[in-house]
Amino acid sequence: MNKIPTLCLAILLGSTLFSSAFAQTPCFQKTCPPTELDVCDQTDNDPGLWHYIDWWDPAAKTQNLADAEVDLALVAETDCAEPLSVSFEMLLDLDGDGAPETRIASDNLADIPAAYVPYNNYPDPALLEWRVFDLRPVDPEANYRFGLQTTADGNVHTYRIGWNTEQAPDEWATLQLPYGKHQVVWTISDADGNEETCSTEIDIHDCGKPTLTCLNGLSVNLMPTRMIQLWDTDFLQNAADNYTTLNALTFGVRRAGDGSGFPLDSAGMPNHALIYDCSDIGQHMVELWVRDAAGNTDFCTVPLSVSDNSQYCSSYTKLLAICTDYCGVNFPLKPSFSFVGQPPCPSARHLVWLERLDK
Ligand SMILES: [Ca+2]
Ligand SMILES: [Ca+2]
Ligand SMILES: [Ca+2]
Repeated sequence: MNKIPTLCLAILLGSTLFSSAFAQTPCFQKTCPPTELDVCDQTDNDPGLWHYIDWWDPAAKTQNLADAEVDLALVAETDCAEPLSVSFEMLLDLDGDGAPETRIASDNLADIPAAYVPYNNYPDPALLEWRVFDLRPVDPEANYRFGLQTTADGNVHTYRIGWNTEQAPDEWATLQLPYGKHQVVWTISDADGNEETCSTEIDIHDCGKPTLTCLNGLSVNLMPTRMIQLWDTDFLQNAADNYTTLNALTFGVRRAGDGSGFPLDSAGMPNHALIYDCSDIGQHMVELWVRDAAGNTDFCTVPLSVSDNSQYCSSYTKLLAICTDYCGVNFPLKPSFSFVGQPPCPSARHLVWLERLDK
């Protein structure tokens, strides 16, 4: 039986222990980006970026995906004799379905043409389709392309995902990503095989309030029905948002002082209309509210004057709900009332207006 001499065994064990202890001490010290990066965006949506027929944001109803600057940088202080190896993998959810489908990483950067992203290449790279993200009116050499910017200040090295161009490869623009939840993983290693990673979950969302301008005031007259229904948009002069398009903004109204927050009806839906009747003749204040696709709100108030210039209120009684079994000629009218409208009634139970003959 062959035996390893005791001295050799001690040397072997010692060198193994020494090398593993050595390998566990990297010659660099990294500073990771935050593990959770919340980007609360209030900037206007850039029409030149992430804007093409392929894209669609169902919440904001636009092909112009809203975008915000994101600084994704890893910093490493190094005493290493050999250069550090640094790579990244960025996974983007560009269709907002909760799962990343777009992978941009150190190992595919060289394949990505300027102005394009490799959409739908994750998790199956074979499903790749190229999509335009840079539609700015510039020459092709000035289109943005994804890259890894590396800078050094003494022994402090900074690695940052950004955009540069073919015509100015040393000029870097801050990365702008569409709203959504994305992630980045950095991997950094030294020549001795020490490897460390940093992970960042990114959440980019709209924090910009919509802007809203109400009419200076509104004067209305009651209708022959002795009432008038007013819609939220009746009070609106204009509205806009940094992200949500005008036709995707939600409006609501309430009588001022009749609640707080965005006006909702009893079913929890936006309250779009107000009804004024004979009991409301006079001056009122109305709150008009707007809500963007991210839930940000604002409101303005409008003075409302309700009049009854045709004096419908003085010549009609209250609206009555009556059984129409006797509708028409057989309806037992009190002597002082007569029908307004055309009997016979269209349904078994019918709302009618009664005119007081004695007014
Ligand atoms: Ca955009
Ligand atoms: Ca997705
Ligand atoms: Ca907004």
